[in-house]
Amino acid sequence: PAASTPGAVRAAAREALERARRRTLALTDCLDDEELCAQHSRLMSPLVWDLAHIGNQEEIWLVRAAGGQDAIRPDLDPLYDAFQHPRAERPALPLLPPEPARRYVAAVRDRALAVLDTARLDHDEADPLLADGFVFGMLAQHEQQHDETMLATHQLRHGPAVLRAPRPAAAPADAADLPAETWIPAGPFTMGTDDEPWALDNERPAHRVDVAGFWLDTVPVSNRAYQAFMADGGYEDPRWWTTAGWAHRVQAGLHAPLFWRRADDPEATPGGWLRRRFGVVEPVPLDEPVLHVCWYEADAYARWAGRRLPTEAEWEKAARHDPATGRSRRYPWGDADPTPELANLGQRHLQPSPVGSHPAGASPHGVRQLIGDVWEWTASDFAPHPGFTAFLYKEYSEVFFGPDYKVLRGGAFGVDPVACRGTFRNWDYPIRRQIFAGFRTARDASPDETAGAGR
Ligand code: AVJ
Ligand code: FE
Repeated sequence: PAASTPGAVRAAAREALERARRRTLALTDCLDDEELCAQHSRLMSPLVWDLAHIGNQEEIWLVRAAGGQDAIRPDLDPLYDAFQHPRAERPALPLLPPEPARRYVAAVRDRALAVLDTARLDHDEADPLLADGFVFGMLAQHEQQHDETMLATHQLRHGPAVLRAPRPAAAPADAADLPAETWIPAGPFTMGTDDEPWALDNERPAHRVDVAGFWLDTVPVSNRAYQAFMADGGYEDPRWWTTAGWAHRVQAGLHAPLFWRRADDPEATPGGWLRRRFGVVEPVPLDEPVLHVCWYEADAYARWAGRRLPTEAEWEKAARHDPATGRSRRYPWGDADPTPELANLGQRHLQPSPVGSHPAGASPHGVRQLIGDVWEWTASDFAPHPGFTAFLYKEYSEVFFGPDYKVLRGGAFGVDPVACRGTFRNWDYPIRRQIFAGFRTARDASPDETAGAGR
């Protein structure tokens, strides 16, 4: 990608922006005005806020900053500034109603594409917004991230299903025979990137990190495995929880993943639990990665299993390090862009693929589903890579660094490929459950493995 011509960058930027917009409209055109303006959960904005916020950010960064053009609607800036209004307060703001919001985002898009048509997008263009088309890629990622947030709002909303998608394929024949864990040998690797043109500030710069050998789950933790934790009294035993996690588990009354409920006739339901998924209630599919658990639940499960969450560096090494060349690659399978065979991304499905799926997308050591399906909680706080500099603005990443946020990696079924790669970092509070998050676990080498015996 770094070697792309300006013409290829222009075409890729246009395609990424247009794909994001098709998704934004698909997520908003399927609901009536009342539903678009409603707050389906205090945790989320009304969908009509996300819609106009997408357009407002595009106006600020593509039309004004990159294009040097006059503002279209400067009066909207404070309304759609995420830092001025917490989500719970957004429905009370004098927001653009749905039809004016659609006209606004369309008008901004016309101007943004006109800027794109004439912008200098060379790799050595002096304006860092424009070099390699960065700011266009950044805004496509911004829109896709809000589309994922809107997808979470759809999952929270009550009422009949409005989104539909085919189910993912059944697990491949070898899924049941995979080793439970995979050994990732000790050694340094390159974490982060300098040469992925649309990588965001928090993915930069590339730097060497030494990682001790460790064992990593070959596949994400399944609903079947998570139910074993539940059935063993995992939610009732403070031994498995951190102090903060236990306090939250008690106060919030956690007893199962979000959107699960006990079946009326548990005997007749495989596993005994139902889940609501985009308006459809169905038995919890036991072979799917567990979804909608918070960091505290993931951490407690890992301790119950005699294991721990992987650190962010461990996760990225497993996903990117190529033992044959010593190089870090863009994805577990190599440098090629994702395809449906390699990973479940792009909202082609409304659920993760069964554990053990996507063998073609496995890492060199055989770890599966690192990219796509479910976001994976890591043990790590969201912190800057050494040498970090904020770009374009401090409010994208820098103001979130610190112990309040945990890092998630790998992307989920509702993440577009433009906003997903081996270096991409997501973060959220450890209590968050409405995001599309699951996890896998790790463990340290046993003493004889550390001594180099055998492996
Ligand atoms: C990276 C997903 C945590 O949604 O808060 C959207 C992305 N930043 N608008 C978020 C984002 C600004 C961000 N996350
Ligand atoms: Fe935003």
